[in-house]
Amino acid sequence: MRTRYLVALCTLGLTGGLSGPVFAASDVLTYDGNGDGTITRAEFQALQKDSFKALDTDGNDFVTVAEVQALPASDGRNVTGKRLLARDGNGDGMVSEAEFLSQAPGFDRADRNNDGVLAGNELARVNKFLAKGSF
Ligand SMILES: [Ca+2]
Ligand SMILES: [Ca+2]
Ligand SMILES: [Ca+2]
Repeated sequence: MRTRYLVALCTLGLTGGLSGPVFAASDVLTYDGNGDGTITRAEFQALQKDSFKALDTDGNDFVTVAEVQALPASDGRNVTGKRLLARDGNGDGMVSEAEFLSQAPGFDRADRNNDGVLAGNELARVNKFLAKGSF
């Protein structure tokens, strides 16, 4: 049944991407909790959690393709949710917060020099990514 739902989405040709900002903030330093000008993994996760909440419009702790498609940012766009479903670890057609956080393009990728914090150019790169959105 859920599989059929996914197949239906594909059949409908929902192959576009959502490029509007869907993150909770466009400046990652909004989440610099201790104000030291750098972003730790924990601070980064706070941004991801808020982004998840922003996507979960009905507040049931799962994000669905329908929710992503209903976002103001997806207005007039052909939104596939493909990237969202790539995060659907157990294939039930919904993305839980745990799935979202574990699959989120992450901190490790942003932390280019692997020093455990995001700073300088790393922050600029993250902000560029946030401005683009990712669904
Ligand atoms: Ca910090
Ligand atoms: Ca939801
Ligand atoms: Ca799931």
